[in-house]
Amino acid sequence: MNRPVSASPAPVPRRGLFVTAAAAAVFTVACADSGGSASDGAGAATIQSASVRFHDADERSIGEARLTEGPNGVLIDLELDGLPPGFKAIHIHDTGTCDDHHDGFQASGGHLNPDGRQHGLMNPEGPDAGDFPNIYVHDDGRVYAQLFTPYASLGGAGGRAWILDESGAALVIHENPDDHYTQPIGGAGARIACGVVEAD
Ligand SMILES: [Cu+2]
Repeated sequence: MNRPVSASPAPVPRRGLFVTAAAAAVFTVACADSGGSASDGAGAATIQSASVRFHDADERSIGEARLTEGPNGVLIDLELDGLPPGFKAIHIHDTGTCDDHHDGFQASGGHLNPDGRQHGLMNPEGPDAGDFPNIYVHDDGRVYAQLFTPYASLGGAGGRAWILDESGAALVIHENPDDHYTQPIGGAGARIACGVVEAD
C-alpha cells in the first residue's frame, strides 16, 4: 500500500476514483443477481443486518442486540444491563411486537418455527428455528454474549426460517433458563424482556 514518496500526487485520486467506480459496478450486478433468485424470501434476502432494542416489563430500556446475516446463519451480538442474575432463555419469537409490556409480551407470539419442529436444541424432534443456548446475567445485571443460529436468516436465504417476514420477529428473554427439551418452551417461564428485530 505504501506509495513512493516521489510519486506525483495527481494520479492518486484518479486511480482511487476508477477503482471505486469499478467496485460499484460489480456490486450493482451482484445485487441484481441476488434479487432474481426465486429461492430467497421475496427479495428481502438482501437484508444484511438488523438491530434490536430491549425493554423489560416496566418499559425500561435494558440494552440491545445486533444481528448480522452470514453465509450459514445469523450472528447476534448482545449487550444487556438491568436483568436479574442467572441463566436465562432467549428465543426468536414469531411476531415483531413488544408493546404489551404489562401483559407479559404475549403479543410476540410463539417461537419462529415455520417447519413445525418441537422446541429444544437437545430434543430429537427439534429444534425450532427460534432456539438458542441460554445467556448468563451476571450479579451486576449485565450480559455480553454472542449467539449464532444456523436455522434462520434475516431475509429467508438458503431456505432457512425467515426472520423479517410479514409478521416480523422479536427477541424475547425469559425469567428461567431453557432446559432445551420440554414443550413448549423448555420451562423458561415468564417473558421478562422483549425487543423488535428491525432491519438496518
Ligand atoms: Cu421464548
